[in-house]
Amino acid sequence: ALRVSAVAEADKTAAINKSGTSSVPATTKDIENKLRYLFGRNEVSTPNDAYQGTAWSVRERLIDAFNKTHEHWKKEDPKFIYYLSAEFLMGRSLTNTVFNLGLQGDYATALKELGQKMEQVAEAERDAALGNGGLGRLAACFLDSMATLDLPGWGYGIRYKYGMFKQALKDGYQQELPDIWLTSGNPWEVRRDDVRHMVGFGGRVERRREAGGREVAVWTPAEQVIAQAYDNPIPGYSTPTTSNLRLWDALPLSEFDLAAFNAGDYDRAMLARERAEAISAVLYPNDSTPEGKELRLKQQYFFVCASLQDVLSRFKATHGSARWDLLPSKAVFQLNDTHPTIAVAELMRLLVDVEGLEWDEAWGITTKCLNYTNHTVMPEALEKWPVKVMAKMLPRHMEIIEVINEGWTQWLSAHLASELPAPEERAKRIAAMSIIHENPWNKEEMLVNMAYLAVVGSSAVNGVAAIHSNIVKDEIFNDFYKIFPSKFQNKTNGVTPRRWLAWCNPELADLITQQLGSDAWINDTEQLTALRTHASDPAFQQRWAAVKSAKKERLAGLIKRVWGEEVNTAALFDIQIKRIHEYKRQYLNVLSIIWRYKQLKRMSPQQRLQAVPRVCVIGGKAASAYDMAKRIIRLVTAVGSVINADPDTRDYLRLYFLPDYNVSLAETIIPAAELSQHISTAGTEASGTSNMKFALNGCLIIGTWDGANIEIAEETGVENVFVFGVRAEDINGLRKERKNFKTDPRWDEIMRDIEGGMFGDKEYFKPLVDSVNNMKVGNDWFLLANDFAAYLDAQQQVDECYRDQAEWLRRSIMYTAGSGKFSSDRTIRQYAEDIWHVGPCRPPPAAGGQQ
Ligand code: GL4
Repeated sequence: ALRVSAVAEADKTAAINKSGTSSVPATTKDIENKLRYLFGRNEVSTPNDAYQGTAWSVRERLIDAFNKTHEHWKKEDPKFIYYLSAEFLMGRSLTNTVFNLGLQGDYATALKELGQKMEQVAEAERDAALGNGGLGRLAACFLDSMATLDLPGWGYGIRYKYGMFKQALKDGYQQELPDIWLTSGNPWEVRRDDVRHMVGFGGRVERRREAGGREVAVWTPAEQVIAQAYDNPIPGYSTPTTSNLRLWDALPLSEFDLAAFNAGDYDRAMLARERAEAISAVLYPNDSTPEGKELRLKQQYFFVCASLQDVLSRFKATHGSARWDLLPSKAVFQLNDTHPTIAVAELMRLLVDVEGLEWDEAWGITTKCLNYTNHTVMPEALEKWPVKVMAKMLPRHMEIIEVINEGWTQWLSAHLASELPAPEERAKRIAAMSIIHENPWNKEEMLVNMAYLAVVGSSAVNGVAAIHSNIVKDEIFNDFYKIFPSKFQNKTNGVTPRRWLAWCNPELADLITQQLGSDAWINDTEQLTALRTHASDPAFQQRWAAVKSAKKERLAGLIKRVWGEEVNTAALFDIQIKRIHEYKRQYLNVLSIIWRYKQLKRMSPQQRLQAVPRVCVIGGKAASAYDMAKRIIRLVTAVGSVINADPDTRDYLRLYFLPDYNVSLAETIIPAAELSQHISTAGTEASGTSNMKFALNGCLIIGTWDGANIEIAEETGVENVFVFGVRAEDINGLRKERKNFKTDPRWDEIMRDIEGGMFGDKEYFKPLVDSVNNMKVGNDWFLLANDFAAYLDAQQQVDECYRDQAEWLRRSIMYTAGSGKFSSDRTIRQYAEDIWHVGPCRPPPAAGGQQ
């Protein structure tokens, strides 16, 4: 095995460093010392001890690489990418750091000497869950690829004290618990006491005349907080480059209000502190629907303001304050969805109000520096802030947005003059494209449309899969696309092959390496295509199957720990893990499981012997306020308890909900999966990225013609994918016709079962039944009924294929072989070439180091 062979190597030669001495004893000693002097513990006795000692030891190697990289970048002064994101879903760092730095030999052997196993030690680490789902994890994969490709680039975000909530089940219902992840310290961050910026909110704006007669806006905020930087080094793989994720923590200006304290009013003395700390306290747990809370806007401005000041102050330190025209050749910002869009107004404010540039020059620089990625088509997800809220919290920014919008609508009016000569027609179009517009549900209220601000303020706008980028052009921003066609691009998402294959599935990685004769595929995944020629080779198939079996055993162990039940590891492992959302249709999955159960029930014991046994696993969190999603979780657990307890069928079908789905759980589940479900209503899932992770690990896909499923099918061979369901272009028509749609009799039967209380809790499930049947209540917006029969047919094909293990294994190999395109290295290269115009800048190798 990759790890095992690395350990064996380490035992023999690799641990002898260039000075000729073995580095293992030194590493062992270092782990012990870290534990002794940082934690006051004399003995490495638990995996947690070993984790702490190891992590703090690895940290030093990481920081050496980080410092060298940044020294080099400072000297070279290359153009930098700044990835602005409210979310970075990093997961655990130990394994990734050790492997990316090539230190696995030393540390695995040292830990062995201390009586510990690297894998167990790694599991003592808590996930850094500073994100909700795909969007946040994409940002984390991008950082890995940027560093691996030696691209000078940083991530900028928020150091949430509480990340994504922990999910527990209580009687089958979701319970949310706080994610207290920083209590035992965080070895993967460095607090920068010298990097702090002030961020203001509220107050008023006045005009003053400067000596030269220029009028300037002076913003006096009512409230100020400190943004404190924490750096999180990001090691590239197989390169000395170690880049950075800089996260901001909000601190009060003073520890407490001294006057109130002296007057004995201790509660009031602490108020300002609490208000400040609240800004970086908690991640909003919504995926694909924004939280319209003032605190959310405060978070967005907080990290954008600190990040832009940070970049501009470094720029000034190098280039002075007279050459702002050079800024676009030194810095490019990527807005990860609309969350950091206030950057458009903030960069204008910093350039015009603080640096004294003329408006037009500042606007030219701003639009050259910014780019925007759209990640969702859900209309309700496009962020809009009430003008009133924005004007109160960010009065100067509201003025700036008004001026931007005036310029924009004036320009539009002239631009549209020949196309729309009739003034009413033209006014209508301009109103439809205005950054500030009426709230369609409340004519009294005016809104700032953050997506329109991002489109107008950016050089490039991109979607995240081919179909999604077309929807972006043809529907969401069609009016804008017609005016600026070249602004719109596609950048199909990708995932890092390090975390999502090489490190989470070392057995499969090893097999691939042996077959291809080298591990060069780890940073050149196109080489995986060479596996195609072995897809039908029985000997190779057997070794492939053995790896999958081992991973299934591991997942079975996890199910046993959570549910106390043994599962048949010869059964087909069928997985759906992702945020719970109506558009992702976990509900449809449950309906098909109910149908399978009913069919099994009707069979004779002899007939059942012919059935393909399945273990179905569903996992994912529901946003705390998303009522329907919580009901779906309860339906999964309720159906699971009936099915798993039925002696007639339990050898053939199981359903388990795995609580607290997160990055680490994904690293265990994905390698074990044989079938994964990506069954969103066509046109609703912008891309999906877990589909790529499953495919990379040789897992077959049942899915709709949606998001990146389409491109995966193209690469893998569409005949190898279980594709079903209506197409995106037909959705609008079908929605209109849904009330006349004749539902399948099997559908009607299942609905009667749920309503009749077959799974208990019938009152609680009624809104679920209504949402897909009662046209007055829910009207089946995501068209479950339309896709139901086709889905059951596709499931039938899955069974047939699984009976033919040689065919199943051939397809499994074809998925891995076809995954080359879905490395985030490819995605990042495309961003770098087409949008960022940034090239690699690699530091020299560390003396005596392995790279
Ligand atoms: C998402 C999309 O829902 C998902 O399809 C996509 O893969 C991901 C990354 O581009 O972005 N958008 C939001 S919002 N959350 C996501 O996960």
